[in-house]
Amino acid sequence: MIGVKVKVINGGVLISQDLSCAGQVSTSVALPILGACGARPTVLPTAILSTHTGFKDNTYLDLSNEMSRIMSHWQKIDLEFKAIYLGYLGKEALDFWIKNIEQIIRTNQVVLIDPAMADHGKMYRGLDTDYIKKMRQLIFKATILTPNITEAAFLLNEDIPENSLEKAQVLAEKLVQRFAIPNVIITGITLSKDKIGEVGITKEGKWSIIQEKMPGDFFGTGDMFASAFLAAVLYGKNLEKSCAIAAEFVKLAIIDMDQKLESLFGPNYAAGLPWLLSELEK
Ligand code: PXL
Repeated sequence: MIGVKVKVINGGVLISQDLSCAGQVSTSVALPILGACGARPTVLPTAILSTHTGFKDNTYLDLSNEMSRIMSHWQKIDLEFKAIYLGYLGKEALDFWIKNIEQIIRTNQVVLIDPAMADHGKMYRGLDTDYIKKMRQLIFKATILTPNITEAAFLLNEDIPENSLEKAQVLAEKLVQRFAIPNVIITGITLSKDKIGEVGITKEGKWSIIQEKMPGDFFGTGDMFASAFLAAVLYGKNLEKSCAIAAEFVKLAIIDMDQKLESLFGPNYAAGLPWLLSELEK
């Protein structure tokens, strides 16, 4: 990228999520975004799907057995990471991570868990209440948790509140307390037809961000947000600033997408990358 200097972030980041072959979610967006930002990603794919579950009749190949073999090899070569980023996992891989996360985490590591499992009041197809229960066990290990409002309410076993910054703050506070997570950010809160926001309870304090909302709802925006957010955190931006950068990045990706494509295919993250890289260097 001419004119933009990209530093390499020492230590690298482990991305562990599904690989949905078509549809621009999870690994398909986390890897290019974090890679472009110099985060030296290593991937541990949890499952291969023909598409994300927003399409009908997707195939699904669980990779949790292979994940164990891959991790055993990594242990032999002393591979370590500055950050771990877990997103959509799938049922078996959620069990894998509950069993193995302790082995891989180190002090001072960023453990970003985006508990991708639900949106708009509903679980993603194929996931059930058992998945929520197990996710509650995993999130104890997060240093940063980035649920949307549906996921936050499901994790707390509460009814989904109306979309407001105040209600989201209450959920964030409860997540911090119940699960002893130092930083909780509730993402993608649609406040009106043209406003969207985030709230955070983080080491910087309590804060909220409101931004212009582009029309439409798109698969993959949560994953693009979390990936850009993590890149900014690894660049040393504080969590509130990282959140503002990620929100703007997703907006640019939506503005530039071919509106003729269905929402199922996700925004054009490539369009936001030059801006993201220059913003990280500021
Ligand atoms: O984070 C979105 C996502 C990721 N992976 C799979 C999904 C979805 C959303 O539906 O189905 C497999």
